[in-house]
Amino acid sequence: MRLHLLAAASAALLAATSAAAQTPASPPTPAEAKAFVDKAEADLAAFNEYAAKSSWVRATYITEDTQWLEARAGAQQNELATGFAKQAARYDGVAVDPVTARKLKLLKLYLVIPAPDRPGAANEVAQLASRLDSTYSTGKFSYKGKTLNLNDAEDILAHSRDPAELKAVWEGWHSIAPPMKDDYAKLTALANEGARGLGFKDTGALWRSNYDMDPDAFAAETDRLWKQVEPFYKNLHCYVRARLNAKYGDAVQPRTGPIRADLLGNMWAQAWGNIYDVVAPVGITSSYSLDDLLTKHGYEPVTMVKTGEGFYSSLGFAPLPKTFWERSQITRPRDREVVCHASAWDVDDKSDVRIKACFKANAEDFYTVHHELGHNYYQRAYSGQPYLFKGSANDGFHEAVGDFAGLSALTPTYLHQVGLLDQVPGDAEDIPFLLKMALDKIAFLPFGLMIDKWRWEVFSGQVDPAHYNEAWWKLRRQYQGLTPPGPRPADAFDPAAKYHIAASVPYMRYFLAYNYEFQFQRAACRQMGWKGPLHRCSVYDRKDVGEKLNAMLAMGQSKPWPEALQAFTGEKTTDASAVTEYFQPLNVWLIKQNKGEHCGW
Ligand code: X8Z
Ligand code: ZN
Repeated sequence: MRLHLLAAASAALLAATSAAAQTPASPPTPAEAKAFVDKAEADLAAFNEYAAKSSWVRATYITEDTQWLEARAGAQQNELATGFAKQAARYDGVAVDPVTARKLKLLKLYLVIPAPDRPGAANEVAQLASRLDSTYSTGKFSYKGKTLNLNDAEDILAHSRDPAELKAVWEGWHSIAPPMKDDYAKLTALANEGARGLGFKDTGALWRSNYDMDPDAFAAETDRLWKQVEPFYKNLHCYVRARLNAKYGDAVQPRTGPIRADLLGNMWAQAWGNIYDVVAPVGITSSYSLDDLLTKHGYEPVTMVKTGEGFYSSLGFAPLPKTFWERSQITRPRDREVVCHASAWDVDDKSDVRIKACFKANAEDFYTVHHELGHNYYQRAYSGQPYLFKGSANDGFHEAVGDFAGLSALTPTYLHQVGLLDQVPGDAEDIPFLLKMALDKIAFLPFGLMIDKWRWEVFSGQVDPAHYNEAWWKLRRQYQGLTPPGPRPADAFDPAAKYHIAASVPYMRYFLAYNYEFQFQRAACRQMGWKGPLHRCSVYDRKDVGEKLNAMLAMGQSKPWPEALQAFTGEKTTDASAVTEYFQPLNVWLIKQNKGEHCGW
């Protein structure tokens, strides 16, 4: 951690020294540094509301005009923030107080895609970014004479068990991506130029600098965490592959080698819970399906959001404001193009929290409701912090809060408490339950890791645009053990068929979150004095847990993340042992099922 700070500081100091040689001036004082930070903070805060409202309007009503408006606001915001980031370097080496020091550091890391500091560049960056997100979000293709959007395609991937149909729909959705390749390559080059202007090696290095440690040490941390869970993933992969082979036969899914990516129930094969019916344990039945319970009880998307709010209220969080219900987009509007990918917003950085999604009443979205609301409750908890500290301890924390709530909200005990499930099943159903959870949580881990491994390679120049797709599948195969359903066309740009690539949202946050959420679960359940298995523990109605969670959330990003983690869990490092502990009985069971299989790929 220190190494990085010193390196950045000395590079900036050299720049300051040579500038001083031209115009002799006394070094800035700590008071000047503080005054600068106060002004930067006030200006950025004021601008953010304008930029957020422009983005909200574009995301909930995609037209040429709203893209124009968003790009204009985005460009101004990028210019403003780049200017402050550059000026912040003037205060390197000044003996400022710790709060000012942290804010100076955060100013340099403020932008995800920094624009180069030259006329027109910020405009170009903002236009490319807005267009890429819009192209993805309005993506459509034809299948059997019908025009399908992503929601339609996802439904087919989740429910169809016809391999020819799965392949066609998978390929259809991926056909929306090639037109994004030029824009993506241009945006990458501009972002790198901007990042270098701020003293980073490339944009990947800027992204990896957000974790209160040296960027290379952070990369090593992600590998360390993966090594902790990789054997378990391989066991799950092996079991699922055998069951797919049994269902579809050797011609569709061979018994050895990688798994065909379109057979796993999800467009990106990032969560496999939708094919539970295909891989369900033989001879142990699960007495309920959450999809069916939601239908049976007449749940609508808004009912699910109300239920989600109820969960957080039970922990002691204040109910959502009236404006949340008036301004959120909970379902896909019928008559206009929108960004359906779910997100949570705090439009005024005070109380105007909202979600934007295209929810349907199903188990997957029931979970996502809890995920999104976690963001909103985090935003509210840190709303008392100064603007630059209004953020999560690191971006993985923001993703982990709602996921932690989701772990409880999916327990049969909780589903019974809210009246969805009549009878709580006994231990006999632990394996089906854990398998369902692992299909989503364990299957996700290598995906969560490889997305930014790919982007880090792209940003560093190790992979050029001619090799984007090849590098993508190399990582998909290496980490996830997947293969596309057929040869890919020469112009394929499969990475951009995933929202976060098209929209430039960093992804390592989810890999981290899928570790943190289990650390949160383990700590909270211990705090409650829970003696049973971790996966049966629900924190519903536990105000004591809520209070402790809130204390961490309220810190925002005022302190290095290990301090926030410690406040809630007592631990200071990211640790995947909570993941393996939660799933331990399933791992033992998988090893038994896999006897005689040639696992790996
Ligand atoms: O993007 C999301 C959330 C919004 S932050 C819905 N997630 C990742 C994804 O969908 O790829 C949650 C899980 C991973
Ligand atoms: Zn999220």
